[in-house]
Amino acid sequence: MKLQFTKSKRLYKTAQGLMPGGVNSPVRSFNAVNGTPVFIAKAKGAYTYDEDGNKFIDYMSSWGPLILGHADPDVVREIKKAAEKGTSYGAPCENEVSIAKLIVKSFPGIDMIRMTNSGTEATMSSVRLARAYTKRDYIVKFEGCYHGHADYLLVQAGSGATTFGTPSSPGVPKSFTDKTLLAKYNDIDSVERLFKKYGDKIAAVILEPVAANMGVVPPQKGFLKSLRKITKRAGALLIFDEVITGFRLGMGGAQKAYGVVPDITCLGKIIGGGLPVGAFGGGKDIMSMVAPVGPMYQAGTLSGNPLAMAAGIATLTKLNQRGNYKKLKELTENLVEGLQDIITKLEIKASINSVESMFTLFFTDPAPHDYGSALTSDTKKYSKFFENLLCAGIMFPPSQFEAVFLSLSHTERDVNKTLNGLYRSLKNL
Ligand code: KE4
Repeated sequence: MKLQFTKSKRLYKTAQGLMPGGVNSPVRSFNAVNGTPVFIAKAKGAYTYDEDGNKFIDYMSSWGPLILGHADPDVVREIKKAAEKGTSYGAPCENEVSIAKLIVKSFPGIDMIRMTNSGTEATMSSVRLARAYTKRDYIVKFEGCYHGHADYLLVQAGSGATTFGTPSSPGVPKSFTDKTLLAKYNDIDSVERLFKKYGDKIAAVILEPVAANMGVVPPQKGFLKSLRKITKRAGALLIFDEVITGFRLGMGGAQKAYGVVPDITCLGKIIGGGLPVGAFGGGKDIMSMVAPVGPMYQAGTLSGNPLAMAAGIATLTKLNQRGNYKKLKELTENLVEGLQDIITKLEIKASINSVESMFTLFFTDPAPHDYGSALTSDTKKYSKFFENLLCAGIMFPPSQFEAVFLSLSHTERDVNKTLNGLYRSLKNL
């Protein structure tokens, strides 16, 4: 059944004359799936409704934050209450203390936290902090891991891992990425080689403890533990970018799930309940480097904004109710198992990586274990699949290299409808 996107198309045409690509963030442009972006008019629970009145079962979840579902009544109530008391004070408020308590209580690696306005600010500040604390300049990141768009992190090796990152965006001078070393995810030898050559110059290793920006790629057994050992031995810091995994994999994120405690943790998305937020935190000794206590400068006009904090507190409080993570995991397992049956039955060259309530269907087989293997996915097939699914009223992420997210608003009925849509979409590839 062909859906109508007349109003979205018209809005998109106007938007393209006003914003680059008609969007405020590239992935929303649907360029990766050769489509026209759908303009959303409203969202409620597991559903989004576009400007043409089409309804979708939403698995984008705004790229991760909406783990309760859209317009959760408790979250909306707390945002309204906060807004009636003013939107920003430029002074500390109790909401910042409350969310800091919740985060510190949940994460083994966080004794102190600094709020920011985005995940990019969080990771950018965490690298500056690691460099300030260790007085070293080099950092190690992994091919295929995305940490936001700070210059020295916007580095993606071309084909094959090179030890020096090549800027993946014009406007980033070579000198800005000369100290960014690249390793391969799940390849501990590629990290060892860098430490052998640069050991005492490396300030930190930063990674997504479960990669989700090359599609979902979990850490292989022992990988995180080895990174912890290598960095400790070399006097370098270990930074977990838990912007996606924080509160997604459980109340203590990946560091609790995998039992590996980093020196610095970056958070975002879920802790803002859909409002602009980020955060970085660590032990008291490291965090005492941060201004105004320490010399490392970091700031933000709207950091710790009372509305974003209210949304975050409401989200984390509700999320922490007994049985919620078990429910999310079981619902996801039902969807993933059903999808696996479909790709087996239809003999489609595809595979799934799934962790807790997020997964990716890759059009490649076997399931990717790093960026190189993720890149073998057939992105043309993904585009066709995405479009078929959209016309079936189901919204997956408009890119092969992103994650599908479930929320507490999704029901078994939604999952069954989704499996029917998946079967038809894959059959008609
Ligand atoms: P933001 O600056 O977009 O709030 O966060 C950057 C970031 C940092 N770390 C990780 C692990 C992230 O996934 C992100 C942002 N994620 C992307 C999609 N996977 C956001 C979507 C977008 O760019 O519009």
